[in-house]
Amino acid sequence: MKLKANILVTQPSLPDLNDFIPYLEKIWESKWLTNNGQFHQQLEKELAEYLGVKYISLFANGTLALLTALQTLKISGEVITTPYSFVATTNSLWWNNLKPVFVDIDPDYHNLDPEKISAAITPNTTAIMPVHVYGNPANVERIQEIADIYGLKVIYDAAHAFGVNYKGTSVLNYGDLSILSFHATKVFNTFEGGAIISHDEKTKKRIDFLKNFGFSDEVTVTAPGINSKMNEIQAAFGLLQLKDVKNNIAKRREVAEQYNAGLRNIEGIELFKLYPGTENYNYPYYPIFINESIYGKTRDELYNYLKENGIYGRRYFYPLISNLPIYKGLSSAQINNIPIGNDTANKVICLPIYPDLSIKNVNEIIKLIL
Ligand code: T4K
Repeated sequence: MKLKANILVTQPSLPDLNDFIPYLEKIWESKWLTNNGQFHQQLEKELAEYLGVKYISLFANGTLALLTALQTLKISGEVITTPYSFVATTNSLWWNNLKPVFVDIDPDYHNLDPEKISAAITPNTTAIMPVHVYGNPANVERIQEIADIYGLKVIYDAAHAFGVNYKGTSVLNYGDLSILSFHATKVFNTFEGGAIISHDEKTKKRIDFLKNFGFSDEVTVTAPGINSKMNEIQAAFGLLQLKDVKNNIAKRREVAEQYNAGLRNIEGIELFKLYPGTENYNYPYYPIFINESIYGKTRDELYNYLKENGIYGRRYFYPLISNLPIYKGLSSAQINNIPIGNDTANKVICLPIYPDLSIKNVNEIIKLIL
């Protein structure tokens, strides 16, 4: 059975084009295209309210938000991070001339294992950069305890964690800073986009200087900043997207629940588990983990079989960042230092999930996997 149309791992949700025209008209009228325009200011305000955070600074994309977050806190030396992520996490360290130190993940929730952090700390360690992978909160309490003991900063790569809460508050309220991605493939998108969440006005100001070349006023440059500003078209689109985001997450949830029901009892397929204490989960990905000796097919056999049938899942996050030629020479990248990360990366397939994916299609995907 080949499905009629190819189904990709994701598809952005777009509002009605007619609803976007009035925003564009306003931009054309004002001739204000970027640099903290009216829509930019409004989106910062509305997002802070929606997410339940104090300060948010918008960015052109999530990677520039990561780079700038590291500059904001003047991180130096070595940074402890997870290899089980999108490559932008580690690349942001490299671009800041920082040495990534990989620590393994936990087998149940796929995030940095806090119990393995202390052993990786050296006198050069200044920060920890965990990821809330697939929107699942990292062990924020334990990570903060360790950071406090050793005097380290914590910057969360929360690219997947839009709107996710942990024990009654936004997961973005943990750590010193968190970054978000609003890329086309994300739960909330502004075509490309991102943000840094900060907790005090002073830090928000520094972030805003840094993303605008370091300017604090017309003639004062306070730091060697960069240009990572979000423009007015992106911000206007974000305002429109925000109106639909709850509805879109509810539709993602229906897709995930359908997969859960259909795949629950298949031997050799492990389903994604939410970290205890997670609230308002956002269903950004639908990872499954294949145990080939029990399932009877390897992960790649299933991945290719789905592809032959028009289902384009993705192996997020394979290859593991620490196995990429650019990073594999680091001592922390050695496979025996990261057994769980390697095992997870070799087992994972993310199945298609997006708001407009029909339940009929989900059922057809399930049938192919059975
Ligand atoms: N940290 C983490 C943990 C991240 O996951 C990411 C990004 C970042 C940081 C960096 O944030 P940004 O700088 O990107 O804001 C995609 C995304 O490009 C990337 O944003 C995302 N993570 C990563 C997990 O996935 P690719 O290389 O898989 O993208 P691509 O072009 O293959 O697209 C995936 C699927 O999405 C395609 O099969 C089709 C669909 N698609 C894609 C685009 C761009 C569409 O339907 N429409 C589109 O416009 O990286």
